[in-house]
Amino acid sequence: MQAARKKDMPDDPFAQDVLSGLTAKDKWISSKWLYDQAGSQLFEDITQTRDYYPTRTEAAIFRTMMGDLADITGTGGGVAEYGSGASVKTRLLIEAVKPQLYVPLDIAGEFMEEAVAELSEAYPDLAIAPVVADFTQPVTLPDAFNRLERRLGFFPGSTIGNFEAGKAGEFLARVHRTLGDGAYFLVCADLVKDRDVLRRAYDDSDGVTAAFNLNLLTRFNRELGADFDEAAFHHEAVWNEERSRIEMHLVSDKDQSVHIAGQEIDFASGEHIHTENSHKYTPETMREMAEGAGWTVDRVWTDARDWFGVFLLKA
Ligand code: SAH
Ligand code: AVI
Repeated sequence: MQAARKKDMPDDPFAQDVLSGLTAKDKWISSKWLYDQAGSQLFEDITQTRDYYPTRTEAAIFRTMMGDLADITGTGGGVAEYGSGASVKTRLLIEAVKPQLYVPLDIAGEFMEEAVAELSEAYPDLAIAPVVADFTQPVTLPDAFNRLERRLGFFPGSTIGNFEAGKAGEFLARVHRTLGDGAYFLVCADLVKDRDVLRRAYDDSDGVTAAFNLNLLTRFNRELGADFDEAAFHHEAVWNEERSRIEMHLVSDKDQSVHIAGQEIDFASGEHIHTENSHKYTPETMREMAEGAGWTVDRVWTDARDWFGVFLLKA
């Protein structure tokens, strides 16, 4: 049975991932597939909503600490940013650390290209070498970056929270090997807080997060020839106390069957597709994970409410 399914699997990693997730007992999809062109833009729209506090809290911390960061790391080296997206907050880092080379890395190539065009216009002397890659896998950074004496990795947005359980530590260990001895890694993480604040941030009153989540079905229809009725599913955000994470789900509003990449998938009314985890850390759980991955924690900056943490790791 298992062998037959494997044989029927298409070659495209996106189709493979989606089919294996939707045929699992508990249906799930990796959150990395949320970021097609529309999804990347919807994420930017989320950051502008009143309820989604992480981006503006993080930016406020950046405004207080980027000078200190430059004093520690020095200027004129290379910056490699994981999951760079629109590279908006990156400007605060670029202006302080004044890199000679910036390497944005993202799975959403077209969206990153637009961000790179805007950055090139704003910083005409900055060399930019974008890398389209999936950072859940090993990635290779350009030689020009690896040759620089000062190498700084940057992982903003609390995207570290989106790794599956246990995978965030593995990622930190991989980045340690990729950036190499003497490098720094600035990792930003959303912190545990009041559950109503968290739930509102992931189910904003403008419905932008719901649109971001439901866009996954639109992407399946467009790219995998699926026939999802987006109006027959709804968005749900749940706080999982035991695992310290907000989960996003798409919930089927009725019994229904959907066709995707040559397979029929049945949904019972109320059945969930688990589409994202957003783990919330404490300074202690982040430190423990970073040290377990071979890093030393050099500095930690937070905001006055301790809602968000910026961790400077040293290899
Ligand atoms: N850094 C920006 C964007 C965060 S949104 C900010 O702080 O606002 C998360 C970003 O990570 C998106 O741009 C998305 O395309 C990218 N991303 C998500 N999963 C990824 C993966 N597995 N590999 C590479 N990029 C990924
Ligand atoms: C990119 N990432 C850190 C966001 C988060 O908060 O987990 C993605 C997101 N999901 C829903 N809203 C925002």
